Amino acid sequence: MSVHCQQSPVLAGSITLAVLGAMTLYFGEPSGYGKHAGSPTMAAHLPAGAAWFLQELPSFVVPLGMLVWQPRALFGPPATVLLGLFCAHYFHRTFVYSVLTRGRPFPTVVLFKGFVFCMGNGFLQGYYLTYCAEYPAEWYTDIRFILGVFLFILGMGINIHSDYILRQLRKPGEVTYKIPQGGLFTYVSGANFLGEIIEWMGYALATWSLPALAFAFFTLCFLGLRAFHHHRFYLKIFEDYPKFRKALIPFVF
Ligand code: NDX
Repeated sequence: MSVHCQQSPVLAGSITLAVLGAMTLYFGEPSGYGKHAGSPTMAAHLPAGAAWFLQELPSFVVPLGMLVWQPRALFGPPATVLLGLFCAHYFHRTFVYSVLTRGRPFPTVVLFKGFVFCMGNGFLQGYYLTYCAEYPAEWYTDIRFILGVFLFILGMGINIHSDYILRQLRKPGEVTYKIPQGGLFTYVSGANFLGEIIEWMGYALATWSLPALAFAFFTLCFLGLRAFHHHRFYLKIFEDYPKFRKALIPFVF
């Protein structure tokens, strides 16, 4: 059975993502997990690894299912390669990050919301690239594709390296907070978030699509605010926190 592109769900999904990003900034509240979770006794929690696995799984499975269900020529059309990059990110987040994490138990309410979010976003990005996107054969040599993929890989590298630095701050079973040192943490409190933001901006450039732009905007709002809250947390907790360090953008903010 062939499915034809419907523009209205693509538009509605992209607008919803952008509105959620704007709402996140407008309300300005930290999302209630990790440093900003309430007391663990107040609500149901799952171990961090299980929670991240369950929450992120739809972002991997849904677009992958679309690729398999309606395969384009593998490594042929740029849309397949671009959706492959999306799946690669979420393969890592679902099957690698979740196994390695040393995070605190995760509230099930936040997990449920995250699961719904990942399902919706996975569907939106997958649907657009599988059924709607049309790229010319020369897209691989277009500056938007080349620069976008470069930023995507750079951002993913920064994100993975920074999450590694955070993980090394704890022994297995520990849940205390320490001052992160090294890598981009020398300059910003949210180094892992900066990497992820660069990654999705690169993806938006490489795909040149509204859904990817909306997701990059959401990520900027959500993780930008989270970086700000983390920075404030560090300044409050650690008297010796490096004064030179900014929240998200080196030397600026
Ligand atoms: N998950 C993206 N909003 C989110 C789940 C929650 O992947 O309804 C967005 C994602 C979702 C959210 C998701 C979307 C919006 C939702 C929200 C719930 C409510 C909200 C749905 C889907 C909502 C409205 C109303 C607008 C609709 O103990 P711990 O956990 O703090 O330990 C941490 C540790 N660590 C330290 N250890 C020692 N010393 C220190 N100083 C430490 N500092 C941190 O390191 C963790 O184990 C680990 C990383 O912690 P942290 O806080 O730096 O990162 P975290 O936020 O946990 O993200 C982990 C990775 C990271 O690479 C980040 O870039 C990526 O996931 N991420 C996270 C969130 C969203 C996202 C990417 C994206 O938008 N692209």
